[in-house]
Amino acid sequence: MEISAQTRSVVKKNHALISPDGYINSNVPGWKHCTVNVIISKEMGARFSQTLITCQPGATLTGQTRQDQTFFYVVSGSIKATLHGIEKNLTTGHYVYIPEWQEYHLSTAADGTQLLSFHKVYEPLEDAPVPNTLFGDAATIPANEYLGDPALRLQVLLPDDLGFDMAVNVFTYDPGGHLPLVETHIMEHGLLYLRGQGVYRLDQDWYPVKKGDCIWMAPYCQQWFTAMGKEPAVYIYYKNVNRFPY
Ligand code: UGY
Ligand code: MN
Repeated sequence: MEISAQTRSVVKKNHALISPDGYINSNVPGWKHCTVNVIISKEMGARFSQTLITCQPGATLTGQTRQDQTFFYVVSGSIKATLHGIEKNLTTGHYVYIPEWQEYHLSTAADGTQLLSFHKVYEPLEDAPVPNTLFGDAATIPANEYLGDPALRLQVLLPDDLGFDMAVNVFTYDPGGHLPLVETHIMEHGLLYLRGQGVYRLDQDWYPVKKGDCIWMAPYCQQWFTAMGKEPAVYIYYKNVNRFPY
């Protein structure tokens, strides 16, 4: 019997593990016929937001990015994105980056389509052009060996270009693969497990994690991960990049 007074979710001052067992839905104006779970937000001390969206029949997401550049990634299913009159059908692994102050419209989703979104206030940089809307497909992004270990592969979904102040990467670990060091850094992360399982170290705590779990790591939250089980562990994650913290 499951005990309803227990959860794997944890929210601490500089990190959080949010597992699906604790979700409570939010209403987001303009996002209709879908379930929205706001996983990471400024309410917990983060400087960006992360949501998970599950589409029902007739789902539409219409809005303005305002000061928040926005990144949508199709975790599963399909949806049509309309931006500046351009229509694209996005299926599993496809994504769209939408700069600040842009209108967007997502519609015609397959029932049950799941989307991940990241939202971050854009910080302009003199002489670096503001990025344009960008469509992509993770399946076409090269998976580069990470720090010389063939068990770890990193895909960088957004261009390596100073105009971008956020990165979104997909990190794949073969079973037994692990970060070669405990990372201690100023950059912040939000992540979603797409496959597999493992153990994450966040500061001095150790958490079993698996597909469907999300993690927030504040700046300087110490971090390390190892993959367990018989299949690779894969997570997609946000990182702030390319700006000096004045
Ligand atoms: O890009 C990163 O900082 C990455 N290696 N961190 C992480 O996976 N926790
Ligand atoms: Mn890191």
